Amino acid sequence: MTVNHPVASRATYYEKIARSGMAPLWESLHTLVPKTPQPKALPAIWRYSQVRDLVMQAGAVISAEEAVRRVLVLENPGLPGKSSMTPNLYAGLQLILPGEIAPSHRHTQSALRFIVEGKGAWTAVNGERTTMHPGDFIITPSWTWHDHGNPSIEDGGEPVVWLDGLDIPLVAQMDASFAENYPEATQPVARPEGHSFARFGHNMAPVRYCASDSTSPIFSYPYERTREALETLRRGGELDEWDGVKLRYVNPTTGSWPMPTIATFMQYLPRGFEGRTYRSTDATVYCVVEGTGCVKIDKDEFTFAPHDVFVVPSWVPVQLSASTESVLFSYSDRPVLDALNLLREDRS
Ligand code: GTQ
Repeated sequence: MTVNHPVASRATYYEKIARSGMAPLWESLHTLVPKTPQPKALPAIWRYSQVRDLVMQAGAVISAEEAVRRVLVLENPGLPGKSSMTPNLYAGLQLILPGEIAPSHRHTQSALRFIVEGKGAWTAVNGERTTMHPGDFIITPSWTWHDHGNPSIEDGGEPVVWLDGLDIPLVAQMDASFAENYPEATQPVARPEGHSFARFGHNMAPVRYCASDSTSPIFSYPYERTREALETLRRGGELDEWDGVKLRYVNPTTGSWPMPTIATFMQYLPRGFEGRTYRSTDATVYCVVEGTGCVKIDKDEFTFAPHDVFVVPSWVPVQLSASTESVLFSYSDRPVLDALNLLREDRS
């Protein structure tokens, strides 16, 4: 039997089912299950030359102690009000001035710090402090106490700015956020600096160590070492047509990503490099360490310079070119996509 439903009765029917907390799937199926990703996040760049003064001015507006974390959140223009850079990841620029402390706390969100400018500040994780230098990649694992500090001017302290990358939106989506403050401003120092790097940073591990943690036991990956690796590989002359020389950071005890939710990378592009177009379903945040160049993200084209931060949403074609020898740090939600069998790459 065929029944014809006039449009008016459809609308009436929709209103009726809405009152019972229901909706017609057939009206939204194509948007709920699109043929390809339809990211709301937009390609965007934060040029350090334009935001640096504003970051520094935050130092006069509020102390690190009062702010707890003195951070300017980089919000994707396509995700307004969400404090998100991508659907899963957050980005912010944190400033710590000489003599300041950002008090100790812990949360279920995983965090990375990528040092942008200044040196000598420290972050403490699990009773160990590590000193920051530009280009260092530092991890704060989920649910570990962490505080940040900076020596006084007399002790050589200088303003330090780093890029914070956290899985805040992902954890919020999962309704899995827990956080608490440490009773003191700083946690006690229990081990000398370099302890975890000595145990795990030399292709060795304590003899009876069993990897049981999804976060790397190395919490600082110094730029000096990363840069040296890229330089050696560059001299070897083998370049990927898409990536130049690109390495991923690893948890040395598992070979997997350094954090369960965030992948991190560092890549080298020689002067004059013009990369081929690439896309993938992990959304990536880049931070320029060295050099100048241009990134084409779909229809947008951005020139980049040191310390700039730009974002490439899921499945949007991206192409990197370098006018001078360039080094780019990046982080993405690849481990999540990977674990859920949702990672797709297109290097055609
Ligand atoms: O340093 O612990 O940018 O908890 C956002 C939330 C930094 C931090 C952020 C945080 C932190």
